[in-house]
Amino acid sequence: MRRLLLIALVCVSLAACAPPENLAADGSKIVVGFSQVGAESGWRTANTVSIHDAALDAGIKLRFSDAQGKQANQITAIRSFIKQRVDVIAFSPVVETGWDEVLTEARQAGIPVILTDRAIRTTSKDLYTTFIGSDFVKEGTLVGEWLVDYYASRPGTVRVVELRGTTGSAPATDRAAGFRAAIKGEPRFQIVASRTGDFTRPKGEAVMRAILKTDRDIDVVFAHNDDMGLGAAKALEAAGLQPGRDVRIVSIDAVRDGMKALAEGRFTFIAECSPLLGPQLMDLVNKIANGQPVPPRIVTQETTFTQEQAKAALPDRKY
Ligand code: GZL
Repeated sequence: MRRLLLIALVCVSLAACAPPENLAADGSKIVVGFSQVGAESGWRTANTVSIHDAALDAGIKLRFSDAQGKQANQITAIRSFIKQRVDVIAFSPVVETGWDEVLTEARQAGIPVILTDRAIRTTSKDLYTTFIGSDFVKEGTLVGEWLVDYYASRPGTVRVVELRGTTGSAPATDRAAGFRAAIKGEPRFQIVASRTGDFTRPKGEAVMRAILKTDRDIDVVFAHNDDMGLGAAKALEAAGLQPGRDVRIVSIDAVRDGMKALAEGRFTFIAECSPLLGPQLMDLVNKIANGQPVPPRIVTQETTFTQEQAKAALPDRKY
């Protein structure tokens, strides 16, 4: 009898340790198919970890695909999720256009779609249930506004090099637009070069090295993400220019390496773009799988950092 009681107690305690089961309406385990852009940056890596951890915590089965930066691979993955009859499809679209056909197939299969991180451009209605991600225009505007304020007491022309993200992606398009809106009324600000570094550190460095070959009269590097900013810092240092003293680097993301560069003074300002979308995404997956209503747009809450703020925030950063 004592043995049976002990076994029963162990079973109960094990059940108590299992993650809370988010089950579909028919009582089955929820299955979500997720197509990720790739692993191009520190932001993307942190985003992937957040999604995996949140699925585990929520007891939701995650089928995960890394597209290695190729839209064709994302389309293939979405078609595979449709074939597998997953409960929900979620993905971060590497670029804004070219999704109508495959998302129409998902709709016709009755599988709801969540956009995470990045948006799409489409004239079709009802291709996705909701979009959770940052306001990229605002991020670009915050960087531009900070620079205008920073140079208000510093006379002369401000020559800006812009390192853009992946061509055709929502963050690259919108951050560029937001930045230009912020400096529009400031003729002192001149964007002397604007080239894509595809959100990666090596390409950010290569593009900056090429620019420095013909133009060293640069005041600011506006990098659409920390990784390209870090690549640019390396190129500047190789050219004998000191980031933070000779050239100011301003960026977006606030991943750990970017925040360290800011705390050290190699960066001058960062607008945050949180990759920690996992928990909110799994909550949306659970609600949608159970036929509950969700808002059509969820904007992630973010802030900005100066050097002093980065020093204070670094110890507690999750990514
Ligand atoms: C933004 C995200 C961008 C990051 C980059 O939400 O899509 O892609 O800013 C990442 O670091 O590569």
